Amino acid sequence: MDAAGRGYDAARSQEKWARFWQEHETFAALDDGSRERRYVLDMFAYPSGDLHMGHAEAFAIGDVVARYWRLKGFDVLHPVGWDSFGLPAENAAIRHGTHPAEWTYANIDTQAASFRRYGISFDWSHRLHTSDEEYYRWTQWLFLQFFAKGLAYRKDSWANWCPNDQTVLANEQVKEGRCERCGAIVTKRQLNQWYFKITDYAQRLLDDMAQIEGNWPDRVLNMQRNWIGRSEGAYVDFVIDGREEPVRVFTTRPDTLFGATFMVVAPDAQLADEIVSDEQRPAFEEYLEQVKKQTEIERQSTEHVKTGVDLGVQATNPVNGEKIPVWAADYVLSEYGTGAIMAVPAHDQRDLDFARTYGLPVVPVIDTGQEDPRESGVATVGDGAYENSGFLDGMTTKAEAISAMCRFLDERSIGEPTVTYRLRDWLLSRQRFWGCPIPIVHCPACGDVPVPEDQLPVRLPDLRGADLAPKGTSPLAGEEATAWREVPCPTCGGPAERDTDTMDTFVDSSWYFLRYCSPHYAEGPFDLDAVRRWMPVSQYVGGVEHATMHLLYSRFFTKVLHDLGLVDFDEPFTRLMNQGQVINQGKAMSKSLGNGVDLGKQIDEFGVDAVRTTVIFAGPPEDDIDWADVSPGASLKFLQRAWRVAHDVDSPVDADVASGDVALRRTTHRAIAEVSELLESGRFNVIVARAMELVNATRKAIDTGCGAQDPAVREAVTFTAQVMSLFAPYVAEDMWELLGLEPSVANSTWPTADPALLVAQEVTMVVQVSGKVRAKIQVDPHIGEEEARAAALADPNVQRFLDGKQIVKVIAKLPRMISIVAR
Ligand code: ANZ
Ligand code: ZN
Repeated sequence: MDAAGRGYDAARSQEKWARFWQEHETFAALDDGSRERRYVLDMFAYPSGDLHMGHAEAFAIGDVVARYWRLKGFDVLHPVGWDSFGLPAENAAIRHGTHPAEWTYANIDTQAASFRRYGISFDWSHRLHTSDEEYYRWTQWLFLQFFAKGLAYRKDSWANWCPNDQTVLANEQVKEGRCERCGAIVTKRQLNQWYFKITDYAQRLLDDMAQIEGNWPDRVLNMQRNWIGRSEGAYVDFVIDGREEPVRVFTTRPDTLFGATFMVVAPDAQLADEIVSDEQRPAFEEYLEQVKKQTEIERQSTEHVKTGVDLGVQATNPVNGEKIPVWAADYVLSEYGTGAIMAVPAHDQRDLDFARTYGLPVVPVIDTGQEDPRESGVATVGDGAYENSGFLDGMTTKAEAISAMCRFLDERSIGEPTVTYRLRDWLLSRQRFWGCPIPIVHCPACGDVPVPEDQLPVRLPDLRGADLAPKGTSPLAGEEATAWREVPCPTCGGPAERDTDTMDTFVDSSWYFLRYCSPHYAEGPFDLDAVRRWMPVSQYVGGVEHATMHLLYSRFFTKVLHDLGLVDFDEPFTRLMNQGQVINQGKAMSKSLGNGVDLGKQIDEFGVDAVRTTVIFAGPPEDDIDWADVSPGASLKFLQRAWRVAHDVDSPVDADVASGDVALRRTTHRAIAEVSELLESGRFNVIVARAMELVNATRKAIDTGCGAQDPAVREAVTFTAQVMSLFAPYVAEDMWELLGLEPSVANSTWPTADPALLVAQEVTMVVQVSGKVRAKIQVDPHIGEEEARAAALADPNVQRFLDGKQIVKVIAKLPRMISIVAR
């Protein structure tokens, strides 16, 4: 019981210490050079409603790291902010009839209060919001740097279109053919859009993975590798009848060129329209309409029945001079390679399926020993003896044949080895209101003119009361925004118009980690000195769902900034940890399933510390947590036990620890060594188990061992409070105070284990056989009877004297003696 006669009171503790931390700015980075710096970053919060269980997990994990490093003596930057532009805010504002800004900033207030209550050790002085003018001014400035370098450009193309949100989507935002946000089936539209030239950085994004390999989850690196999709192969030029310029195809198998029996062009590629014969044009156009209705996913699916139409023209196979037909078919995509392929049905399954449907010839050129594909319907892909292949005949490996063919193509200038990537340029313009305006003015005389730096930011007009509902064009292109839109051209002064698109929010979140270092800096996007002090981020914590978007975009941005001379490193995040998800009863929480768990209610019922302890204890950080399998009630009981142990400590603050009970001290120091190691290797769930064990050992020492006055008890509880401060920060402060120590425990120093207390202690155990000493064995002082007996029986000398005899009785006086009576 405390002075007021109460036991542990979670609500009172939360109120008290949250206020204390705020008043004392306990978690503010010092940034004075007195300590080595570490930067702990949690993925950006999006302000849609209050914090939920997913936040509870992710931020609790990041906080273990931040708090541990602080105790280890590092100067820690652990900032907080909001990714506050974006579609969900806008859609919600439309539903609730408010302005996106009002809705957004109200949610930020709610979340900020919840973060404070949840006790995350943020440095609030570095807070930022991407929708603030002081932030998006620099997003625009960065866009203009990209623009000046040719890395931001406009083009007409088929773009993913969400008919529900009435806006374009990046490839990454299309999941299984549907809009990632609203689930609507995504269609294609020919539009003029802004792109970032991320494809220029495809190889760098792959190569620089060497810098982070081992410190990022392999899964994320593999997802990025697949997304970038590097493919080595060759271009081959085919001459088409009646067309001067040859058509290039991309192939990964130039060695199969002699088996190319037809060509296929993507129906939606410009080329198809250019080469189709007059007779075939009506059929082609009808077919094209049909293809446009399919999603890219459907087109690429292996189950999809491939369709196509003969374009009525012939091409010449450049290696054997044979005439082959040219078709348009849906399985060839306009956006990959060159949008045209040579079809080798004997050795490519897609081509074989198509050839069989349309009765096109199949010519095997490699004998792999498998069944003939014309009989089996299965394309053969392995190595084998080349046949029907001119100068390749007799070769037996792909590698050899590919390089021979590449040499042949090169010599005749009808092709060349090349590398292609699946990665597409990043489509960044959105036809929506609540985003960062693109700082370009379109002038009929001068073209696309950047807004001069001293006129930034291009402010988002208020448009209060205007209809923001999706209409296919940006609200900024509507009548309400005319006054905002019509401006004189910055170059010639003539009448011109602002660009009316806004930027994808992934642009905002591709550089926020840099801005955090100096969130209010007014001379540039960030203070380079501050960035030098803190970046790159030491530990980033966030969900694996960001593997191919946010994390790839942020790496791209960092590389561009590096090349612009704005930063001097090229990977932004040294270490990455993915947390799992919080699910319930085996399923993701959802309204329709009614299995949602409300964070606020959990906190009201069990307290912040119990929720955080439960989250950390549930399993390794990267695993999912099923809320049906965990027990915040049991966590609360543990916190109460820990609190009572601290309450019972009955030695003065300056008690001489060295004189304390050795057994308990050993337990404490073993825990110090072990917990430190577990923290370094990210096994946070086990540190909770160790804290529980230490509390139990201390309780036992108080009740039946050395007693509450022994200084070893104080030592044990002091370390327990420090460990617990990583996942149960409120009760840890209470315990610290109960120990009579100056708050905050966050300002204390992580102990180092005393090596003398770590060496396993041993004593000599005498083994007697029928009353005579036959062996002396070194054993642990806490050895049990089973182990002692086993050790004795394992001794060769003891075995000799027992040979052929029957053990009648064993008498143990442990750890000093064990006596075996045998006949
Ligand atoms: C002839 C060939 C023969 C092919 C063979 C494969 C096996 P990856 O590995 O994914 O890069 N291809 C090229 N461009 C295409 C496009 N726009 N749409 C659909 N398919 C396309 O795939 C490269 C291979 O996919 C290329 O190599 C080409 O088919 C096809 F035994 O060329 B191959
Ligand atoms: Zn002009």
